[in-house]
Amino acid sequence: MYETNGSCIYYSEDIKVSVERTFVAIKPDGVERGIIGEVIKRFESRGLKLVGMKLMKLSNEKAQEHYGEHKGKPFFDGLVSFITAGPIVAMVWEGKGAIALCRSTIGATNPAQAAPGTIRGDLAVEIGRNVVHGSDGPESAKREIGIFFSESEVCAEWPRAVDKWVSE
Ligand code: D4T
Repeated sequence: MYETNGSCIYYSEDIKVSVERTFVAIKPDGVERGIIGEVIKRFESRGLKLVGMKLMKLSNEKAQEHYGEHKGKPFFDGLVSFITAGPIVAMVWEGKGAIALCRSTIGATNPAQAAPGTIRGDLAVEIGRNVVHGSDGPESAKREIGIFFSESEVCAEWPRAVDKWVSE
């Protein structure tokens, strides 16, 4: 069950499990460059669980909705045409503290300032081609997952045997 604070709660073997979900997208530059697997590997290796994924071409309307907070900024039009220029990989990742974990795995918005070891710090050079998006908080995670996925498209209540070795 998805709670309003952005966390997901379910029961596994009678134990209450509380995890966060976040929206992550590989942008058209990442898809075109053939680094989808490399990007996904970073989140998988971190211990996060992939619970939703689709390759899709974003419509202009959806792009405007997704980046609505940036409407009116000088880079908005370029951002919308970039994000709609080719397919993206839309994903939902789940785990304890998943929002912050994904953001730190992704790195700073401007790849020139992103730390080595992060996706942007290792795989990108500039802000308008920064390979990946990740929700910046519980509200945006909930909003963005809702833009890209229907409830039935996200795997719910799916405990993995390995989860107890990833989180306490
Ligand atoms: P996203 O949303 O893509 O994960 O990026 P961030 O959360 O790290 O950064 P953001 O929302 O501030 O920016 C959204 C998106 O706009 C592009 N951008 C941003 C740009 O092209 N020029 C700019 O000056 C800024 C600030 C990059 C990411």
